[in-house]
Amino acid sequence: MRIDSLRARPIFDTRGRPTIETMLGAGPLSATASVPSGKSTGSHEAHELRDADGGVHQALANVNDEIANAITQRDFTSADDVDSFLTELDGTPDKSRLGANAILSVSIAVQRLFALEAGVPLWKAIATRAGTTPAAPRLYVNMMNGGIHADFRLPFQEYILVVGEKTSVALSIVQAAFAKLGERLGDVPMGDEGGYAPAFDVLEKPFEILAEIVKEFPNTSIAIDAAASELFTGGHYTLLDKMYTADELAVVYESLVTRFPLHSIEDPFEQEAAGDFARLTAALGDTTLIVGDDLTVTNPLRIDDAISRKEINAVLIKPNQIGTVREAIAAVQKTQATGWKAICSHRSGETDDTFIADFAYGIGAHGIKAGGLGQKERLEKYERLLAIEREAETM
Ligand code: 2PG
Ligand code: MG
Repeated sequence: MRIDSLRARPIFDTRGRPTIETMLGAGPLSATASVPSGKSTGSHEAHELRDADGGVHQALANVNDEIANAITQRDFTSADDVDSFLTELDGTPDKSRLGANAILSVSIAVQRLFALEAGVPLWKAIATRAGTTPAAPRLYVNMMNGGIHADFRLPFQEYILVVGEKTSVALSIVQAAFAKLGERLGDVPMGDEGGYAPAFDVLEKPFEILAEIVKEFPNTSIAIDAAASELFTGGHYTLLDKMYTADELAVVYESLVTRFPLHSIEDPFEQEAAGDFARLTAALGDTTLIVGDDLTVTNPLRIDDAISRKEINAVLIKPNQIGTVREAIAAVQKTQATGWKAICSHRSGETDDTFIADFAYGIGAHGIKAGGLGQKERLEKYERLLAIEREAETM
């Protein structure tokens, strides 16, 4: 394939911060992609290039000048070929020269171009590329926001309803459950990811409320993203003004798992506490998913480490943590090959790009975390999954 045009422009994410949208052309084909941005970012993520004032001028210039010049000079045989070329062109281990945001915007648009060239839906092209079996992921829907996504009105960052049904059925359950929760909570603000942001001073309260909802709907359970790196300062964790050591926090999780239908716990400890992850996985891993996000940052090398030390049993997959689709697929392959679950995820600052819906379906992810129903950018991922369900039925 010869990519003959490439143009990036600034757009805004859900927080009103600038991010990148890139349009590519190859003969009669064209494709667009935009990239999201996190807030509770892991310190080992690939580097999102921002100007001193938070803008993306340099990242845009890198796409429009250096990447455009280099890429339009040659033919590529596959999307992997382009991604390897981009990684080499950048030349740093964390994509800090050109920017992981700049590179990923091109990488996703390239994946779309190759799907168009093959005449197959995006999820199918991803499945072929990854060697995976496509399947509908469980929906991990954000019901309540806390942590850094909601001014710490609740200690944990995300309180999630997990629905294990086909997408069309799951979405009607989610819609009813979300409305019910809204009635129950009354007039509360919304958090960054389109879920409610109530404030409670009892740690168990959000779990009690979600457990009531779970009782009413089939095939539902609860998940949390503790995002514990954000709770960790001065050598201890602070939740609702109370300090916990890692061992004390593990006791909290063990009691929550005993009392509530808690299906998965993401980032239960801060990102350097691999030993604490491993101990919790040994204690709870038979019944509960212990998910690495800041711990593993979609990085195949960090996932190798986690595998060798049995730190977790599930991995959150966010393409923008690593910067190319090729490496995100490698992260999935390592995760699945070891028998662990892959859960695909949006970022807290999202755009209307629905790539992760196709990605989650294409790799047959265990779940997809795409936010609450209170923001259009989140709903678009679920709507894309619905469209995929219809598409797959006719194939
Ligand atoms: C997370 C994400 C997405 P952020 O921690 O899993 O929910 O948040 O994008 O702010 O890192
Ligand atoms: Mg997380």
